[in-house]
Amino acid sequence: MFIDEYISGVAPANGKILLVDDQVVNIKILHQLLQDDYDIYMARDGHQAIDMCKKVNPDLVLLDIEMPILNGFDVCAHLKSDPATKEIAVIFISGHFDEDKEVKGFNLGAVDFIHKPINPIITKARIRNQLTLKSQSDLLRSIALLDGLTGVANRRKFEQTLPVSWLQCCREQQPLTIILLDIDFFKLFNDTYGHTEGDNCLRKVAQTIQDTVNRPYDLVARYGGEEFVCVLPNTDLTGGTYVAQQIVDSIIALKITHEKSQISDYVTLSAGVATIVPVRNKDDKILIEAADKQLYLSKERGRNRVLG
Ligand code: GH3
Ligand code: MG
Ligand code: MG
Ligand code: MG
Ligand code: MG
Repeated sequence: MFIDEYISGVAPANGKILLVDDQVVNIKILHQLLQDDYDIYMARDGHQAIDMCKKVNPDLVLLDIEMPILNGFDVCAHLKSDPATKEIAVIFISGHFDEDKEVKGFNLGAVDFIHKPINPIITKARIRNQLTLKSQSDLLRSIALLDGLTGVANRRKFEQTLPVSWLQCCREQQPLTIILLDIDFFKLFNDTYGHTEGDNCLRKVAQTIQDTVNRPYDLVARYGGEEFVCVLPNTDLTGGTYVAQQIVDSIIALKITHEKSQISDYVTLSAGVATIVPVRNKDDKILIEAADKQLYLSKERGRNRVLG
């Protein structure tokens, strides 16, 4: 997917709002006010609110403060401490005119504070502004993690994802596989056809890798110049080697002419695969190093191949 498509893909038409209040009447008022413009979700207590946030990933939460068991401050603190929910915008809605409480809300990461009884027109305007800001920051965040040339994830995204996948596989005691891929004789390709053709080739290769790797938790990223990496959670060495071989086969099948390649008439890839059932206190670098070693061997043994 290229960046322009990506941008149009993430720009939300409206937005998802979660209403949290222990009083049904308060939820009803907000629902009435917002239902025509937004997708509305509702929760009656703090635990339900946190569950809903994880499940529906709303853009904005309108959060009551006084609630039994888990109050609004606790909910906000919880959302902000979890990487999966910390980008959700929080607006407190409260009957309090207490300065300290309002400051506490902002310190916990809320973006606004609205007092009950609400003024419908002003409330609507403030919500619309916050949703605009949220969609702009979502967009910037997603662009910051994409490679500008190829449209796949960039190195930064890879470095964010690997530790998360590591921990997840660690918890589930599942194998984690990575594939390192490197275009063969790419310097000669650039020397023969020029950098612009080189860039076009990189785009096609990246798109082909992305098309081949398609489970929801898999990641394809540009690792360096003409090198790509795939992160495949819950995948053993047999599965990872199979995916790598599919990638290598589909690249040569593109038939991108490479007359100076010493092994083929077309552009080819070499791959190194490594698998581990992660342990908590080990560094994920060992997995990259192991895959790199296999990549080196597949270059040495003739390129256009997979070693794992
Ligand atoms: P090997 O088969 O051993 O991998 O040979 P190679 O020529 O591919 O390896 P090497 O690492 O020597 O060369 C990589 C080349 O990739 C060098 C550089 O010109 C090219 N390259 C790196 N990034 C880009 C890019 O963004 N665009 C283009 N066009 N070329 C790039
Ligand atoms: Mg309340
Ligand atoms: Mg290289
Ligand atoms: Mg090289
Ligand atoms: Mg290369």
